[in-house]
Amino acid sequence: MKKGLTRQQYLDLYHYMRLNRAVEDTMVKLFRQNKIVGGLYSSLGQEAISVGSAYALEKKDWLAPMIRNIGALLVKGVPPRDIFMQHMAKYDSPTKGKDGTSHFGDLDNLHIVSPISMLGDLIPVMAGVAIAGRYLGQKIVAMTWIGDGGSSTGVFHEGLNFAATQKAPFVLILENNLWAYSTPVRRQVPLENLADRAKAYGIHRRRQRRRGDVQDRQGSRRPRACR
Ligand SMILES: Cc1ncc(C[n+]2csc(CCOP(=O)(O)OP(=O)(O)O)c2C)c(N)n1
Ligand SMILES: [Mg+2]
Repeated sequence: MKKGLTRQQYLDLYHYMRLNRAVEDTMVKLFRQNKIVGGLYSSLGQEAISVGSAYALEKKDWLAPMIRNIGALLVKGVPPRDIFMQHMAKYDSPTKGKDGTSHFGDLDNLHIVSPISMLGDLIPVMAGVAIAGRYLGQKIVAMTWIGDGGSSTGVFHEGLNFAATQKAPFVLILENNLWAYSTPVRRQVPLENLADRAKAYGIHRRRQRRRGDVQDRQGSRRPRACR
């Protein structure tokens, strides 16, 4: 892979981040109009993480979005209409109204595994997808995301240990937005740098944090009613 991005790639990234922001802003409006079924997990302010990481994938690669990864869905090619319909649990949604939120996928075309609510469970699932791809000689990678809070679940550690032991072509993005609901990260993880969790499993890790990117719930643009 070439180092650095072309002008077109920068433009693409900007396009998806703007699209992500526009979809999120609309979703907030729908939520306030009581049209969203269930909760809304907004990723306002975290768009670059979803968009940038998903953009690094190839078409054949697989991803499973977590609660704040609408940007990754957009990059993979999910139309905003599907995202709105799904959150409103409409008959015409990807799950035909049988589920809401981001609980939908596309195994046949876009290679998206549907997320479920249990935080961390996608880690062993996507490690399995990565290993299956290798077994089938497909040269794919599988990617998913987890929050700072989700990184304290048991399955996070089981999954990561499994992926590392198997040397799975699997990428995990840990989004530390400093809060898990109302619990600040400093009260649930005894680490300054959450990327150090990977060290315990001998996994190559990379820390990406710019001071002030996400301050706290007050500082972020996330509306109070949304989670
Ligand atoms: C195993 C599990 N425990 C609790 C929940 C309820 N829950 C949903 S989102 C959330 C907060 C997660 O915080 P974090 O992982 O930091 O992600 P963020 O919301 O900050 O993006 C919790 C506790 C869940 N879905 N799964
Ligand atoms: Mg968090």
